[in-house]
Amino acid sequence: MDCFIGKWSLVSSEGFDEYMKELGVGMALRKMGSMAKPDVTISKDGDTITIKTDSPLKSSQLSFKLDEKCEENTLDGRKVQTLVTLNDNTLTQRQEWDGKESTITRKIEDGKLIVVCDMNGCKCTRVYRKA
Ligand code: DKA
Repeated sequence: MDCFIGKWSLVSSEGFDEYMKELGVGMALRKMGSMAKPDVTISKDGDTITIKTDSPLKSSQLSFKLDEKCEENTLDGRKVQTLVTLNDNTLTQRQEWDGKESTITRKIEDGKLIVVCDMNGCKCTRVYRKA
C-alpha cells in the first residue's frame, strides 16, 4: 500500500471521454473533465486511506478502510456505494449505484500510478507521475 502514498500529477489519459459518456456524464462536464489535469494525493492515517483529487474545476475526497463499504460522492455528482480492496498491489475501487457499477483500479508500474476506469467494458487508462 505504501507505494501509492504521495501526490501524483496526470500525464496522459486515453478513452476518458468515452468512459465518462458510459457513466452518463453530460457534454459540458465531459469537456471540462477531458481538459483537466488533476493532482491526486493518496494518504494513510492508521487504517484510513484517503484519495483526494484536485483540479481547478472540481475537487473530491474519498476516505475509506479496505474491505469496508462506504458512501462516495463522485466528481460527476453520483452518490455511490464504494468498496476498495487491495490484492497483488492493485487497489480496486468498486462503485455501485442505481443497479449500475464501475470499477477503478490503481497500480504502480515503473514508478507511475496507472489508473484504469471501467464501465460496462468501456475502459480508460490514465497515467500519473509523482509530483
Ligand atoms: C482518475 O482518478 C479517475 C477519475 C474518474 C472520475 C470519473 C468522473 C469524472 C467526471 C468529471 O483519474
